[in-house]
Amino acid sequence: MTARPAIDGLHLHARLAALARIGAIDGGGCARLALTDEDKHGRDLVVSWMRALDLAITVDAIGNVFGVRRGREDGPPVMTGSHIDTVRTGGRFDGNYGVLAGLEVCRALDTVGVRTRHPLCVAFFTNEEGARFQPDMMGSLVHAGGFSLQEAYAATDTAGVRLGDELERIGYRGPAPTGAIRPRAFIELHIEQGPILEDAAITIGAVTGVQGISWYEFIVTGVSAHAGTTPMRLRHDAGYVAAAAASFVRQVARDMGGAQVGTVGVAELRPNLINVIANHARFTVDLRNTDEALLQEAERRVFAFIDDTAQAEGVTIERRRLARLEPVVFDTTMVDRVERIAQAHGRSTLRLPSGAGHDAQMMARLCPTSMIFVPSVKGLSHNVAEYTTPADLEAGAAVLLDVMLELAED
Ligand code: HGY
Ligand code: MN
Ligand code: MN
Repeated sequence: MTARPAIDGLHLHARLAALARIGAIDGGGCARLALTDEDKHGRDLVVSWMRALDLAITVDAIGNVFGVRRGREDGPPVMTGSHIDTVRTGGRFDGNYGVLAGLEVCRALDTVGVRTRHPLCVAFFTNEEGARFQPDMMGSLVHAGGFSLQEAYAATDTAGVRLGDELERIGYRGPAPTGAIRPRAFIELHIEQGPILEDAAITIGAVTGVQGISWYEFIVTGVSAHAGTTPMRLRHDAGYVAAAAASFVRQVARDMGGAQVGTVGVAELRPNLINVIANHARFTVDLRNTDEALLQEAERRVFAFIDDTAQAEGVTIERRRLARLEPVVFDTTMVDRVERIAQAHGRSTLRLPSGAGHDAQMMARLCPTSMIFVPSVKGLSHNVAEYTTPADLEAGAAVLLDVMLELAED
């Protein structure tokens, strides 16, 4: 009688800690921006762990990495995975947890000698965060056919460095064609990155979908002049337009309520001097909503306000789209499966949409997909203090194991 496979929690925590040491920053977080040396070192480490599990490794032309565990039969695998790139002030769990828990599933099966009917695949996708190169979820978007390799290679960071050159430089511009591995199902384990599960004292989130995302960059060009001698009526102040926009984005989110959120996360002024009116501003607007029509309404209001404010201030404005993804609804059979298995584990469950973008929202274009969430303490993420308790991390990984096992014997 084969023993039941089980996640080795201590090993999972040790792996999370080992990966977190790459790009470690004060406060216990990680900085492994996509395709930097830190990202390369993180990739190399995870690939070495895949090799140690005897997974067949594929690196595709956008640098997505797939580790496939043979099944009793050939054919499309049951896939899990996420990302190991981070934002500059990232935590140690965002993305990393889903990839390393996937490797723990393979390790648990090896330990008891279980060979599933269908192959399993653990993946990490390139540039999920979009913090250096936009759009976010880029590797999985290319994998799903939503973004061309040429567009991806041509993406540049704020220093003008091309993504394609960075991919080459770190040695992850792989030989495999993108989209080559089409899974039979995709399940992503992730921290919630928000407060909903913790506030409800729920352990497992059965994720119903991902909200829509709208990212735009605005470049404002005004006239720099003396902050003291220039009468207010003669100013063309780029800094004022950026500040007014940030305030208005907050007001739109407040007025619309519901799921609407809005953020101005980047705001750079030039010459950035206390006594000089700014003649240049670069800022970004991140709008999200679970409802596409409402997201478009938020965009319309924000764009109109910024255009009117720029005109009244006598400055010019350029708007550039960085990312635009409609809301995604996950396959209900997959959501049901997550909920049922979590409850069979005796876990409390809640169905919820994801506030953050994830690779799963791209994989949902290819196959039945859902996600498993575990609580984030204080709902904090994209922050070095990001934390999830060891017990919750293990609970999520145990659900992942059984969801994958069930799918792999379908
Ligand atoms: O921005 C996001 O939602 C994701 O963390 N890339
Ligand atoms: Mn993530
Ligand atoms: Mn993230």
